[in-house]
Amino acid sequence: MTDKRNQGQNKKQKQLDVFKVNDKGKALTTNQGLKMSEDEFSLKAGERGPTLMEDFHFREKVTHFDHERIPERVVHARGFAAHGEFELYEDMSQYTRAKFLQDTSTKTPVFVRFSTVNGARGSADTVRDARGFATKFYTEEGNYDLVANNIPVFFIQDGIKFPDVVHAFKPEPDNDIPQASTAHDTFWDFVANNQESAHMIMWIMSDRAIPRSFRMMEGFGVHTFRLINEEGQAHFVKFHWKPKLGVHSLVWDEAHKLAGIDPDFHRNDLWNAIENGQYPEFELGFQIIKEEDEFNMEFDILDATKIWPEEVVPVKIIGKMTLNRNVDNFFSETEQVAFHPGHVVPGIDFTNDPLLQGRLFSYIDTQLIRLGGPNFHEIPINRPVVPFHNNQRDGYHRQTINVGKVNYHRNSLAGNTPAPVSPAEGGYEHYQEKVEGRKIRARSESFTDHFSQATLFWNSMSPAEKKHITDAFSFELGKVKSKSVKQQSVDMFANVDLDLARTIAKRIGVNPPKSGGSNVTASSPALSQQNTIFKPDTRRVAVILSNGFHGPDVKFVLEQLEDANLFVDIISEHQGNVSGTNGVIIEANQTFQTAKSVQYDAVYIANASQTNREFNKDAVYFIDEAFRHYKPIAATHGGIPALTINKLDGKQGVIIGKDNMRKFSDEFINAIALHRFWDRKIV
Ligand code: HDD
Repeated sequence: MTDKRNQGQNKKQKQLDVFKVNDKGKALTTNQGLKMSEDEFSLKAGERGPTLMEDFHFREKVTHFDHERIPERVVHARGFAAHGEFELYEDMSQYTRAKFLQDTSTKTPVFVRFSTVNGARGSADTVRDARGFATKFYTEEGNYDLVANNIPVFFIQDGIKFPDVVHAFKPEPDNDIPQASTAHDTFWDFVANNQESAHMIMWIMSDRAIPRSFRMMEGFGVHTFRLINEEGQAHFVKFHWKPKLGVHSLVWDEAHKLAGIDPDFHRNDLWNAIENGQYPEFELGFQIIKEEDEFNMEFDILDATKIWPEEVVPVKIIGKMTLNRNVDNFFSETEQVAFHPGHVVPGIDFTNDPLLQGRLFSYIDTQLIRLGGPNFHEIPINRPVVPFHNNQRDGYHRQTINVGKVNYHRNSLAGNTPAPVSPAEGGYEHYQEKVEGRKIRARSESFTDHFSQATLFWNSMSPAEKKHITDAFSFELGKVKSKSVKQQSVDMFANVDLDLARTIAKRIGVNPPKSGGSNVTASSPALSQQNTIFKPDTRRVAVILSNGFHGPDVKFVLEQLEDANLFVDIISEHQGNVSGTNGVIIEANQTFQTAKSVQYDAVYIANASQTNREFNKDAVYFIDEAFRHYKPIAATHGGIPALTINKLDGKQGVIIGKDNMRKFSDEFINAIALHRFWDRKIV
């Protein structure tokens, strides 16, 4: 696998290859290249004496170690990344002069970092939170960064409030509790007193905030950007990533348990999918609004708390990104990558969205402290695949050796180069938007409707999704200590839906709001995960197996699961070989000590008989938990009694196979494609 990753497969990979070092089989040296004869013992005055000052090897080794850590990102500290490629389906020159969006034969190398927003670098993957979805396109015109989230709106409307919202959702400052969670007083105090957050909160309380996988999330550029074509004509655009596997989520109880059982759940999921050749794919979509229609929408298109409903402005799919290579080194690549919404190429421009305007300042600024100076663009993962030439010089860790005397513009000694070039020669020209106004610190009147789209989102949810949102509010506000904050929050969400607010109020012990409600009756089916793509591919199946299983039948079923692109783990009393009838041997790679039901999407009990009592009890618990998480459960032969003990036979999404294994496998795979059985009665 490592060899495959090391092969330079595109321009970016070839560039990175130059910096790769393989230490295997080499003599140990200092950083000066000096071979050392000893690495375990410091240089001492006598075998039991003090370490000597002259021990340069000790000092170099320990000093380097002492300085290994850099500040974590102030937000999005925990992330995981992969390399890939973007290919275009259709020439977009009608809208943009960006070259990588014009030539369908170009494959643009990309690097994508997914992240949680709130938690520290070592926090769990499955917490309730928005997810970052940042893509660096290494184009022939320089780097283009689409720094997106998996939620299409944001907490605030103006960048100046970013420090406030982040302070409020991070752990509270007196005791640094709770980690990676918004279920605390300061966050909800912020929400209730900054009601522009209403729409975002509906998404955060929804299943979108507990994704099943990074591979199963949408990505949204959030802001309205501009596309500019060769004629200088502009269109407003919103960017979308659509996962080919559909948008899927965990259930809250599962997410909670996974945070302890497998805090790296999303990392493992992405890494393993890529290592197994199941490359995640996301299609890029544009929503386009003509410049002349800027004021024809029911909302202000510069307001980052608003979506453009897909039924009103359809998403045009224009290309596909495939993530096909894991990183070689987490720190060098994933940790040091530096994104910035201001990294654009000709043909892509900004709007006056005040949140975007704030971002355009913050990202470079944060890299200066995080990566220790102004030369972070020289770090291999951040380098464009085209050369850069300007008169910037020096600074910490400068690697480029600029030759010659000239480091200023205008000059005659170098023929006035490096020189700006015209747009026709590829020079970036800002869109000449006409602006006029008085200097003023204010919010536009057109930004003041905070609830209509929050209600639109609520109206669009399926009954199961509505239940999850109600439960999430009840959990989060149930953890808030201040009764006043609880009451303010419930009163606020009465503006979204009165019944929702009353249910929460009852559960958290505050007064049910007497008035409120919304007159918005519209819904947007595209917002519900019920209407997404459902496939069995890459779901994880736990197969419970003990000695004496029906050899031919189980072998047949496992082959069908593999053919359906499912990832299978075999759980038995011990790891290693398990014997079935007809001399069939299957190797178990898990036991109930190593595998828990929350790590799987479906369970197949192939045999749980003739085992010890503990195994049986564990199997029953495993199945029961999977049942409670609405997952497909199947059994054949000696596995069937485990279902009967749990009284699961005949329940929705529970499949029993007695003779026809083909029919059984098809039914089971179809059930896996449906993922969850929400109408199941859990008693
Ligand atoms: Fe941000 C990181 C996405 C608003 C300031 N942001 C960061 C990352 C993502 C986003 C995905 C992680 C990049 C990576 O993986 O390295 N941010 C968003 C989205 C926003 C948004 C979709 C709203 C639409 N951000 C936002 C605002 C500000 C920032 C309003 C400040 C005014 N964001 C930052 C930052 C970070 C960052 C402090 C922290 C680490 C970094 O930039 O590199 O500059």
